[in-house]
Amino acid sequence: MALGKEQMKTLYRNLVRADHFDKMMMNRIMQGKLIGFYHPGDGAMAAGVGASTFLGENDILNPHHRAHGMAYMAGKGIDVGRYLAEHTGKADGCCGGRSSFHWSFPEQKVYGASGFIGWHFCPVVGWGWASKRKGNQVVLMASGDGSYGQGGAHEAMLSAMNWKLPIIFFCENNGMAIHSTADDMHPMPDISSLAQGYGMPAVVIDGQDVFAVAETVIAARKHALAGKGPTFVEAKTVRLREHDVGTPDLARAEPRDPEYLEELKQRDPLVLATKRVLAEKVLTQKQIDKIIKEAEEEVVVVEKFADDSPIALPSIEELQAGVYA
Ligand SMILES: Cc1ncc(C[n+]2csc(CCOP(=O)(O)OP(=O)(O)O)c2C)c(N)n1
Ligand SMILES: [Mg+2]
Repeated sequence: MALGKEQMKTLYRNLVRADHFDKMMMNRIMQGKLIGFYHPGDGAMAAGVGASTFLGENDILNPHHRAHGMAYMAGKGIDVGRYLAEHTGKADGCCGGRSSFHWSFPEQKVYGASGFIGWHFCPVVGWGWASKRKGNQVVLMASGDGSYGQGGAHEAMLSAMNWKLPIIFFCENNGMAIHSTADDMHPMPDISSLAQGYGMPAVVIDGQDVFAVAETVIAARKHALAGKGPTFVEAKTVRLREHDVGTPDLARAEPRDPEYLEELKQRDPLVLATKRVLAEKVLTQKQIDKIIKEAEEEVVVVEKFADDSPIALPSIEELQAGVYA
């Protein structure tokens, strides 16, 4: 199903916003204004924006950790001020400023990240069951190529397929997991071939093309809502920088080839999307300039909100309220 012009405009705007948020996070970690780490997402924001922009209000979203889920936040309409306050250790953060990048927005059914890669493969089956029973929602569970070596991934795919659960397994395959390459960790070039082993519909798409990602996820969502079960969507994307700021950028213990990284930069999602919206007369250059200006202004507002918020100083009782075991 081809996207309408309004949908393309929304996607373009969200991609610009996500790109600005990622740059804001990079600046802030360099200025010592973030607690914890930052896993940069530049050149790789289209997958999350495309996957999340047309999710329904009831849908459950589990974003990928790259750019700390920023691409998905921009798409899902999350309060980025509260998100940044969380990363800044402030009381107005979405989890009271205690989590850094292991945050969540439970009210919006956005279940964020944990320190364990692949942690979501067991909960996703429960989220899938809950969604099936309610009948009006799906689950979008995003993760990277690096998580599909986990045993739980296979239990989740098998259960989801057997029970026809409304889950979209959305894999951002950037070919890397810290210093390990996907080639070394997976015998097949496409991670989605694992899902085919369970008879699950599996699609490989260009993760640099925000429009292609959105079209595919819209179709997978429709499939899930019709009771037809899960879909595996593999978005091929890139990692332009080190895994997280400060970690050496190595592949198999060798520095990554700068020429190869230059090559990857040629397919920047924003450049591709800009060409297309201009060529198809979805937006004029003047409208694009306005979108960029609004994104710049939004960053100023978001940063001010986080900076003005008081430092999180939870009491012992408040801290214990979040401990389950
Ligand atoms: C169970 C577990 N093993 C290892 C790690 C260390 N670790 C953190 S991120 C990461 C790589 C993740 O790669 P991928 O899922 O492909 O996402 P990407 O960072 O490439 O976007 C690893 C191995 C971890 N956090 N949890
Ligand atoms: Mg990866």
